Amino acid sequence: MAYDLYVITDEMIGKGRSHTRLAEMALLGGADVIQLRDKNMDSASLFWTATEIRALTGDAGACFIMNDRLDLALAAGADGVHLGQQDMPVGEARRIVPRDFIIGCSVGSVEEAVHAEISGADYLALSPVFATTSKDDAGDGHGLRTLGAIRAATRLPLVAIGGITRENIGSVIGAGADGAAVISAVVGEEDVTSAARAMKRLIAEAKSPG
Ligand code: TZP
Ligand code: MG
Repeated sequence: MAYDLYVITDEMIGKGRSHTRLAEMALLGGADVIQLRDKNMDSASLFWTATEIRALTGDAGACFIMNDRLDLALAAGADGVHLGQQDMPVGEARRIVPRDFIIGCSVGSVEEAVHAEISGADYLALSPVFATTSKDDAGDGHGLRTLGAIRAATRLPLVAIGGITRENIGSVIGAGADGAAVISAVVGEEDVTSAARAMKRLIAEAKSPG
């Protein structure tokens, strides 16, 4: 399972394009994972949007992760759910999902990372690695030192979220992240497909320098 380029859809940042359209464009650029994230949409709309993105990601051979909503993730046939520290506890989610269902967890410290791993998370997201304006309550960036410390403390796949750009993505991979989760650097661009392709190339270069 590749987490290299993990694109989070956001209609507030997406220049008038729908979640589904953003996902479609990001997949054409090589996104490995699409996360549907919307804090305002009603549950019915979110469900139908999830079914559309499920179909698109399936066709592309990519992974589909639903943010926050385990119920909708299961109902729409998503590959997994992404849970934050304020969402349903990872261990409780683990008890009620199929064996191969992916649970991702946002963490901000080595302690939270180790706890998430013990609880049954499948991947971790250091959130936020850098400061960002894309999430209201993101807080200060935890930085590359914390990223490296979490890399050393757990064996789970580790992605970084928050403030990742073409300029700093190499440093994020260099510090030990398996992948980069982005909103604005891809869905906030006029040409989402080209932006995704560029990020994907930079990740590949950082993983095999020279
Ligand atoms: N979780 C932590 S930071 C963040 C989320 C969803 C927003 C990331 O957006 P951007 O534009 O890539 O900084
Ligand atoms: Mg959440």
